Amino acid sequence: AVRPSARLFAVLLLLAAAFAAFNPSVRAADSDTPSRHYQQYCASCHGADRLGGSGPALLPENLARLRKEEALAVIRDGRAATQMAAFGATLKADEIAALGALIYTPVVPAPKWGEADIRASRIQHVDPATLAAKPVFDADPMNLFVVVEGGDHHVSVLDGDKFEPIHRFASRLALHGGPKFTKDGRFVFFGSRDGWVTKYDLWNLKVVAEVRAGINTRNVAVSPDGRHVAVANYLPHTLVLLDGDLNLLKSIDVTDREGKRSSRVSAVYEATPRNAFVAALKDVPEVWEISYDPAAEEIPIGYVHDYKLREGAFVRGYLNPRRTELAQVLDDFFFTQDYSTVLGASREGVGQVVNLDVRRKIADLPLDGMPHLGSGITWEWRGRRVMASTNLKAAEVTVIDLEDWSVVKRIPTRGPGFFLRSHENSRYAFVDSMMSRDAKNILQVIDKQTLEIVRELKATPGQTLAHVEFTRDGRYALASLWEMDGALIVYDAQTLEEVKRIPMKKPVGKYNVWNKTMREEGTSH
Ligand code: DHE
Repeated sequence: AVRPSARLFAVLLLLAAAFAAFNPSVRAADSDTPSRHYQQYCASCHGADRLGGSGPALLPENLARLRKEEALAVIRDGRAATQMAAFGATLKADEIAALGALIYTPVVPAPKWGEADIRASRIQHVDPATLAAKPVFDADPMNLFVVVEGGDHHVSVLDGDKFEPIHRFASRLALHGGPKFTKDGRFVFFGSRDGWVTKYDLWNLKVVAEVRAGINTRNVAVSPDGRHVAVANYLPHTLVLLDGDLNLLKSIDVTDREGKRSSRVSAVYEATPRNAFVAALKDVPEVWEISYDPAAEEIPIGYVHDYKLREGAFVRGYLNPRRTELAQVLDDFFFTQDYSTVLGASREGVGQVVNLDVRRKIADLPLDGMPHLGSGITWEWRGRRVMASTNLKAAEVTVIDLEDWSVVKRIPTRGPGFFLRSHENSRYAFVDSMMSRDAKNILQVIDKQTLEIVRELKATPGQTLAHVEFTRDGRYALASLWEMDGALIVYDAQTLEEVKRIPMKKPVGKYNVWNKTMREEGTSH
């Protein structure tokens, strides 16, 4: 005898088959095996629309940093220390290859992430009224380090005097760019490559709120009072402005003046003396300045971003971009300490100096390769202020005179490097060669006065040693042993001897509250 539940199941199966037979859309999906596999195995974590969920977004833009072979290996073998399962036993090699091809294929039409999506994504994790108004720990709150551990997507909070972690929490996937602090050092904002912005209370050691501001994001910037947050997006082409509680204020569609060409946003930074955010566009040669001062002066119509505004002579200055049009795109850039001037470079190495007051290029920069101006630092050298940066393609640190924009010296290094770091109390600057093939494990120490390499600090060959940040007093320099079973290595910044190792999971960047909030000239801003 057949049990009633089995009978019901058989009827449902027949109905489903009949529905599929008469419904062309279902038939089409059935013949599309990769899409079916995607929905069956991937969608629950990566989203039915590939925009991400508990797993990252699987769109070509978001996967740009992952080689296809690596992606196939991840589908086959899974990813250690994450929830990514292995499908090697479930899917055949050609099915995995087809799935790989699918996720590197653009979604057409391009996915949208509009104001309603941003608003709907916001999560309030704790009621701000329940948060204590002073630190819940004994360590110096201005000498904490926030350490981004990329290995298992966590953030550690480190006591910068004792070099001991005081807290560790799960972050969004693939945080990128420096976290940004409020001036009092209480709140820090993180941006993830998938567009999530997280507001964290360092005094209470709690995530306060989160919002998804884009699908593929570059970085975030925060006003010192924490009331305004800006988010630079590649996908969609938007610059998103939030209030300090991560409520949406405005999402600006980024285009040229005529509204004909839209653009990704390379990066956005906060310029305190100007009460403004400054953003550079990747596909249109323009720099935008967006005041977050509600009393900002009005903007003459010629500068405003909105080409539809033909009538009237001025628009409100607050939260409306003011353009500086250039001949060349700026991809990566650096500000002088007073934020009047931007030193920028395109990915092709074309360098230019742009003055934000006169709103035009004022000089060329004699750079080649792929300068990484975002990691630039400044110091005084023979009575002049110089700026130095690494180069992602050339094995050198380039030192530039900030008065006449000439190259003072090209310091040869072991290989192309990513990060350069110092402190005003230290005579040394530390540079990595992490873009090289065989010198990733070597940090080189530059004497800021002689402009010579004076020491090399080495990890085991094959490992990566990079990204230094000093303690608030400049006495110690902390470097990342950028491995899954990695560590922060603490060096005495005078003797250059190792004093401690703190185990961490692939520590990417570390950020000292004092150095960041004081805009220490030896570190990134
Ligand atoms: Fe970054 C900062 C751009 C690849 C780790 N990176 C930045 C900033 C920019 C930038 C514009 C400054 C934003 C800020 O701090 O608010 N990065 C780019 C690229 O264009 C590039 C070359 C290609 C890309 O895929 O985006 C790139 N970056 C990388 C990496 O591959 C790194 C090494 C590893 C990773 O996790 O992505 C990496 N970038 C970082 C880090 C910072 C950063 C750790 C913050 C540095 C700091 O000390 O402030």
